[in-house]
Amino acid sequence: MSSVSTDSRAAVAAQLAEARAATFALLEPLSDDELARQWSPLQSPLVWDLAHIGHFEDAWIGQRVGGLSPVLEEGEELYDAFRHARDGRGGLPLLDPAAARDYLCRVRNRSLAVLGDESLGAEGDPLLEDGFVFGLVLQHERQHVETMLQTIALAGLLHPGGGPRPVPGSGDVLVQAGPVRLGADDAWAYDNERPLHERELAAFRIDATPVTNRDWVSFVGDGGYRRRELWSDEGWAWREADGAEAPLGWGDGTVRRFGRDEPLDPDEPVQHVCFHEAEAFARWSGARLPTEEEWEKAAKAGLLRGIGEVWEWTASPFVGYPGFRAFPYPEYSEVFFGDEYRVLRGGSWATHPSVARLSFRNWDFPIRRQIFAGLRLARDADPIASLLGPGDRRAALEADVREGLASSPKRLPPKWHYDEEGSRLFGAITQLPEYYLTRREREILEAHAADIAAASGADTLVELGAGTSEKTRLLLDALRAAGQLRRIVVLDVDEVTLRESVARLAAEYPAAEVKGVVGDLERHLAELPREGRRLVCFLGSSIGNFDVEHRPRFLRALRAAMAPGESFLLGVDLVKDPGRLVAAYDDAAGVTARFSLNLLSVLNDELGADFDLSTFEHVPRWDAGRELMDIRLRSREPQHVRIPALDLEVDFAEGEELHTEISAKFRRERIEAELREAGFEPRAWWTDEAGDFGLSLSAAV
Ligand code: SAH
Ligand code: AVI
Repeated sequence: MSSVSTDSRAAVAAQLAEARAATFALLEPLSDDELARQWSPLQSPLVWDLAHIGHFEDAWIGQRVGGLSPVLEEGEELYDAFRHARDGRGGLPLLDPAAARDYLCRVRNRSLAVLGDESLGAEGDPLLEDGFVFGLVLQHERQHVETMLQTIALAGLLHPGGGPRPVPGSGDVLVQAGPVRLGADDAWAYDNERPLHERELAAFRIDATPVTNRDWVSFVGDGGYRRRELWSDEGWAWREADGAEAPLGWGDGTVRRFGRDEPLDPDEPVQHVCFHEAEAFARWSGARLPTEEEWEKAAKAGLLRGIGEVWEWTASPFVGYPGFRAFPYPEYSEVFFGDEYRVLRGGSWATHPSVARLSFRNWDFPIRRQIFAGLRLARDADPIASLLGPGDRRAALEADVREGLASSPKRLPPKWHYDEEGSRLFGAITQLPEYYLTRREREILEAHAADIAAASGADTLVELGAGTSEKTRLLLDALRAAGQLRRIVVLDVDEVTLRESVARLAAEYPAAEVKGVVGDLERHLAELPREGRRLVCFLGSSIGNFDVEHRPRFLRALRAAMAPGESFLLGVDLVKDPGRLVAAYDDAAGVTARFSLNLLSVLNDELGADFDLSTFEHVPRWDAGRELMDIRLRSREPQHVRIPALDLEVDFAEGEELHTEISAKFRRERIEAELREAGFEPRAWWTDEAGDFGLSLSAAV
């Protein structure tokens, strides 16, 4: 035969014999009754698995390759896995254990004769290429040994025991962004592992070791099985129906193993958890399950310890790789492709090494827990997505400064106030006695956060111009209390403040996925993450800082980035006594002046400009006609400023004003009209008791 050498024939025969010895040894201690019983609807009677091993071997080797008729006439009807579901197999007229063993021996004798046939493979059958069909039969038998072991464990039958070895935890590893070669082209790889292909993956972090019993004890102790917000809808439905409170087989500090209660070893990888439990645990840990691609990349790079102790659930549905071709028959993989199954990787302590290759893809229903499955955690490498990298920020700043200082009157966009120091100064402004805005908005949120959570039905809070998200916590707490909170997305131009804020939010809301986006509200709304049902918040009356003519464009862009039915919460400062307004922007302590002047510091720091801050003064005015605070920096003297990074020199006349910020004030009717104009439907309006500040909740329609 061309494709299986004489040497490899002997090796194949030896492997077949070894696999068979393992199959018989596994079942040897069990009585005929134990072998014939249907122990669980989830598992076939052991004697079915046994005869099925023979049937599969006969179908592929004796019949398909050897061209012989079946050893057992009724084999197809009884032992084809697609004829009867597992829970119905106990009622079939199955061979008794002795007859099944005899069947396997007769099949095996024929297989060996086929294997020894010198003319084999002459026609170039791909099934025989490198002895593929023998590899198929061998792996199939080894896989059924594990399936039978699941049955034996579930039934609590006599068995020497066994389980995962302890793998004490040891942190996570960073896997850099870049390509991975996925799958295999080994002779005996399954169709679902092919073709070997390359994929680009973003950077991610993955734990070096699987989740242990110790970790799981904390999860149970922290109410993990009772906290709705940790579970997906489907997962919670399973938990409610099943009543699960711990992994399958757990007692009080014990784990049931082959009919015996053994003390729980804290360092052992947890096993007998289903996908839903794994996913809830990951959420509780502020992490996620790895995708199978991530798992394979880390495993092939040698970064993972404890592979082969428990199957590891991944986030991936079982689907074909690009260019997949069913071989040798669609029933091995293809008929299972789709969303129903999740991929497991790595192999368990009960998996034979010939199966547990790094590209091997196991799959099962997300509710299955009788399998020897656990998990390993992964995380995004960086919860911050930057749409405004250092280069982009610099380019945008340069363009704005060039254009703004060439205009007449000179002006600069207010977003450049917010470097780290600018954000710090804004924080100080919110504490000033004159700056009522933050306190009033907080008052409204305290009274109505629960209403907002309920009315929005949101599971995702997106905050624009988030800063430190201080007041937003009231909304987050309300969403959490309602069991709704899944995801938090905060967007800001100031990366330093955003990073700190994301870290604090992740620690305070461990069950939520927290993402930060460094971006510009005037450019990046279309790129906001779209997952979940969102409540988009734009607080603090920051909308008042947009140029009046830019406001409709901003609202329309936001509406375009949202789905119908999603909610928009907008905070606006209301028109009031000009004395109070001016005071809010001209505080006695001079903090607002420092905030204004910080804009010039940003130009000095980032563009090497030589503004002398002491020669400019902060000038806030109430513009009654346009109903806005108009804030400028006035040059006290004639002067010449250099901006080397732009190769630019600018003159200021004495008294010349640089427009730095407007802060528009609102009336309910006007802002609601603007919202409608942009495609929102106002649904609720609240003010604080004094009527200083307004909060509008609208729906994208
Ligand atoms: N929402 C907070 C912070 C308001 S301060 C509150 O209500 O208290 C305004 C925030 O918006 C700052 O954090 C600033 O960095 C950010 N910001 C200003 N202009 C922006 C723009 N064009 N794009 C994104 N963020 C912006
Ligand atoms: C962020 N924004 C709403 C503030 C405001 O009130 O317009 C910025 C600010 N400027 C000076 N003081 C506060």
